Amino acid sequence: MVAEQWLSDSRTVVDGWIRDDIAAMEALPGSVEEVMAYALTAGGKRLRPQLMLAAAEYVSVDWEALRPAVLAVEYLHTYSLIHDDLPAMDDDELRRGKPTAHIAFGEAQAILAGDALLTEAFFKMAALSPGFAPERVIRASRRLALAAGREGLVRGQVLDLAAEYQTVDVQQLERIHRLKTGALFSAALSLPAILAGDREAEELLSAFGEHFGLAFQMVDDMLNVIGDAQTLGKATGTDANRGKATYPRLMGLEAVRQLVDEHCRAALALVDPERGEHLAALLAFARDRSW
Ligand code: GRG
Repeated sequence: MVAEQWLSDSRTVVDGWIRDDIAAMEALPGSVEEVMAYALTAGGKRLRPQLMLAAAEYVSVDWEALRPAVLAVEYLHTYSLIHDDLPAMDDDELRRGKPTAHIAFGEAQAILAGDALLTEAFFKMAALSPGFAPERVIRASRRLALAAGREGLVRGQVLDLAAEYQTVDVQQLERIHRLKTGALFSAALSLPAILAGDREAEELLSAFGEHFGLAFQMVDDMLNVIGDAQTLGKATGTDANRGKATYPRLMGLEAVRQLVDEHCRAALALVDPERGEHLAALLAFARDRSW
């Protein structure tokens, strides 16, 4: 119950920060800000921001001081989803049950909104100074840039697109998801520790994020299979990621469930149970979620 309250409170805080930021943007009809606002408020779970707030508690950083970094990570995440949905990428018409940005506003507007969100993310990171020492802000910005760029999300997306309709083994799939999913979770979790100047916590939170990201992705793949099977009225089905390798396809659902548990155990073993109470709550949420 306490954990549930924390999950609800932290989400409310993040939603409020995003709402305030959108209000300051003047999202007029027809503007790129309108598209940014649409994507930012389309029902995201806010998991990365919540993990950052839990990590902030772990290293005793004030939530409010972390606000620009939290917004930066959620903006970057939102950009990646808008661009991932484009016809040239995954070509999806629905996200979170709503029309994707390019369906609702057109392709050019969606591309530009993604570009603006990515740029805004690093503008926000710069706003962490003077609250934190400039050298820590620079390290944190570099960490986020590495996770986002050619050695992170972008590389993951390149490999993911290249793997479509190809034979992929579990090792290759894990590499894709370490980059596409794990890199941003890991960076998000390490930012509070970098800003606190706590190298030990930075390492363990970063590793926690990698395990979290992989477990999260596996659950996502399983939910796709189960959702698809329900939609089709079958006990098992092909999953929604047509043309793509997924964990259930390569290993079967039971083996994936076991792997999720292993990653969760490995993540929990890294953190001090008292300080990491809310990290554990988020891990349990990600493992047991149904959406
Ligand atoms: C376009 C450079 C570029 C990268 C795109 C992140 C990504 C790479 C693609 C998104 C598609 C996808 C399935 C990524 C794997 C990570 C993942 C499951 C993202 C969805 O994260 P959630 O569930 O999103 O936290 P919400 O909707 O809750 O915000």
